[in-house]
Amino acid sequence: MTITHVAAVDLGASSGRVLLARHDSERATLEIEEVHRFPNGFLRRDGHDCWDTEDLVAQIEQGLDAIIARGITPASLGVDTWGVDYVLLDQEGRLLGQAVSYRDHRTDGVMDQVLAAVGREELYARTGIQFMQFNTIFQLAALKKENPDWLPRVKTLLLMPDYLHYRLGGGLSCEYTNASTTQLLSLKARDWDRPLLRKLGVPEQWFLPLSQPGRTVGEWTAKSGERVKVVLPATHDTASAVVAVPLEDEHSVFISSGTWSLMGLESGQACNDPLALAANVTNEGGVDGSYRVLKNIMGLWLVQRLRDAFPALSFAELAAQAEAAPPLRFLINPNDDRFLNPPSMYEQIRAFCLETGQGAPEGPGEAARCIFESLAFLYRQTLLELGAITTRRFKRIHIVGGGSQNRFLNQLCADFCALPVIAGPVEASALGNITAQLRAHGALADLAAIRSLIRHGFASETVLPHPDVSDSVERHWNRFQDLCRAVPV
Ligand code: ADP
Ligand code: LRH
Repeated sequence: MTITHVAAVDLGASSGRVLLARHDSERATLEIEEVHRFPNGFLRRDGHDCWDTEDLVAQIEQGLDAIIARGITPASLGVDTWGVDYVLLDQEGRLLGQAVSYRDHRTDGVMDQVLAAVGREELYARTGIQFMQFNTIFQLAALKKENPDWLPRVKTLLLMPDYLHYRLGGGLSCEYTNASTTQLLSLKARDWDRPLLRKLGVPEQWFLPLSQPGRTVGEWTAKSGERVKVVLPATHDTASAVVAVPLEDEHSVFISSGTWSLMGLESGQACNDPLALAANVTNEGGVDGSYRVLKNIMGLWLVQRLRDAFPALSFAELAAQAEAAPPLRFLINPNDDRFLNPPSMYEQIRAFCLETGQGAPEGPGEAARCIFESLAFLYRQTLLELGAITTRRFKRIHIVGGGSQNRFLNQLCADFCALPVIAGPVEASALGNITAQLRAHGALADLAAIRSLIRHGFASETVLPHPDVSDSVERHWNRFQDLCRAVPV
């Protein structure tokens, strides 16, 4: 019997979790257990929305120490987090400034200034990354404006998971899949685009050589003295999630559903032609030379923030109230920047509906229904765009992540896209993280072995489109598209 234990730390923008995995290579089974879960969010510091890095490190170590306290020393651990965010280290390896969140308003308006200097077409041709105002490239431009005096003091830029690995005792490293979200990599060379860095006036020496998943970058020491190797997973949570989607073939689309809905496909080829640019499709770096051709859709962030107005309601209760509300009365464009970080999500949704002549949703059920139906329409729109760009024909949609527990949204997605939805696994990012480590230990051979293990070992639920809703969906589809035309999605 060959048993391998590994620990995965998966940090999303809304929560973090530490999982313990037990792989039995003889029985070809993988069991996972959530050992510690903690909320994540930002704090206001020096006038910015920032991540609480000290708390994140403390929570991670609490989870890892709990594993050790059970008498299990995992063969390795690895951290994945949301993309684009970074910290700066000074010459002594100390944090310079804060880990400012990508939702902070410091990047408002900055993208246009950068594009005036670099050119939209050129930047897209070089990087293949979609334009989102919070990409690292724009965060760095905002930083240069606000803190020009820091520039000579910076030694290294570390992306969030690389920083957490460093704090856990790993050395300095920069993992490729997450680096691709910065919009500073050459799409073709899969390395830092140094001419671009020079053009932007960002010092090249801040950026470490890229590492692929599977590399050992150091060792973490538990309170009780046990040592655990730090092994890189695909450190971008979406990259890890996609590793764990049991994709069958090129007719499968995924939605990694959490704070964001990342909807796309896996491809050996990047799509950065003018059609892809017009649709603002991204080409993030995946494992084994693949690309994640996808779009960021505002996702369940909208519901997370709606809950601020209705804190007594759980996500499941909000979904139930939405289901009971009248259908297709209120629609928004979820990707409108006004929803990125408003003071009140409920009021922002109501304002959008009022301004577009729809009246305003009243109460949690109507507002949540508005969110879910609008998301499902955006899934449909994205599906059409992905089909046009790749000429693929899609037969099914896999939904993974915490949001795959929302059966109402799964059904809306199936109905509005007129395709079967396969929901699960819920902990896709953690599973991708775990299996990348197991692969590094030789316990799993390749991506096909990983997906086969997940397909057979983790439950999924298939949701079929209702045949009788298509007429009403078609009637409101034009209305949704009109709403989105004002702000491209
Ligand atoms: P992230 O990793 O981005 O923090 P998760 O993958 O943990 O996000 O997903 C969080 C989302 O999952 C929540 O915003 C919520 O909408 C959804 N969710 C979690 N639990 C449930 C549930 N029981 N029913 C419906 N939705 C849920
Ligand atoms: C999802 C995610 C997404 C990024 C966003 C910042 O957690 O990593 O892929 O674009 O966060």
